[in-house]
Amino acid sequence: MNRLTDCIINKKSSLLPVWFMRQAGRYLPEFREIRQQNQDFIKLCCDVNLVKEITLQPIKRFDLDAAIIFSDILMVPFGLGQNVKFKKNYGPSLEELDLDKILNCKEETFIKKLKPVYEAISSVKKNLNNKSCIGFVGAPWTILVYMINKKSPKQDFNFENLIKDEYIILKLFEKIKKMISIHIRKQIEAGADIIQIFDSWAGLIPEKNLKTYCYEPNFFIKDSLKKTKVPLIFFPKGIKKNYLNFCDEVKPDCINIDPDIDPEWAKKNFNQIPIQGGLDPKTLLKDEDTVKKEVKNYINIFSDYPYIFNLGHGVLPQTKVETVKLITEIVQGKRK
Ligand code: 1CP
Repeated sequence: MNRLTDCIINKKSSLLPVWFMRQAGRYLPEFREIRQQNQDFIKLCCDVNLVKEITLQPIKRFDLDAAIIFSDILMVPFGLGQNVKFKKNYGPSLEELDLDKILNCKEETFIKKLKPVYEAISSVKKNLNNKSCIGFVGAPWTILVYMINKKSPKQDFNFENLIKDEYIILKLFEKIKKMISIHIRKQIEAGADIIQIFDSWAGLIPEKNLKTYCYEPNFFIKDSLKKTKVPLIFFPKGIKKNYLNFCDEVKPDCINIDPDIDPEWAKKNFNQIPIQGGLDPKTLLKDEDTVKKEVKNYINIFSDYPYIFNLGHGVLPQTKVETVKLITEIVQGKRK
């Protein structure tokens, strides 16, 4: 059993595994070089050899406990037949939603389109020895937001406006839930040891709607996979004190906290559910002493609790490679 799984399943507090969200990404010069030569992001995510190479880039530099497959949560809309482009200085741009086409998308068609993701996982696995291979998906709400909004909801987002057409929401949400579950199952079959479920936009849901759009769909995902032994790490970003309700309702194998969550509060209240992450990615842009102090703060708080070291969101592109190395070594006790 690899260290990450051991920490989650056996709730071990002595292991302190470490990996980083967006550990393969734009802060790495070797990633930027490949990205420069591959302008079409979705096409890049479907290139098995390049995905394998990018996934392993951070593993070659740092002694991390896991590789996360280089892919994107928007592969699910792509697999369902809604095309996705990534524009410079704009982010994702999805084509107009063709509801009939999406609802009629067959399981086989979806799996066939996403086959390179599964092949890349199998290929990465062969190069990992005892490290974990992490697969991932976006949670149903977060995928629903992108499919209807067609771009990042970072600006001008209106909840009521997004859910106004009840028929669309009902039908589309069901389809998305089912396909996300299939996408996870296929990643597990391909060899993923752990799955992370990113509900990156859960913070946009009004409190009274969290049950419908966050707790229930995340629970559906967990429940649909109860036969597998693969641990699921949930990340309902931005829901503040409702993290507690999330833990009660979903009962996740492991939960990723964001920088708004007080780690002491989480440890006290999450009832021994293994916790991952928390450190603000902006901390990594500060001086070495501050980085060390903040990292040690998380380590100390969780010294007697099952904890996976990670951040409260992805590594920022401006981050120095040396800082990621420094943190990894501090966590592993190789540096003071
Ligand atoms: O070079 C580039 O412009 C591409 C930037 C990039 C990268 C490196 C995108 C576009 N996706 C990725 C890879 C990616 N996406 C990974 C790789 C594995 C790793 O962690 O190393 C993962 C896990 C994701 C997941 C993802 N994609 C999320 C969930 C995590 C999060 O950031 O909250 C989300 C919301 C996306 C959508 C997405 N894809 C890319 C961008 C720029 C965005 C966010 C856009 C927005 O702000 O709405």
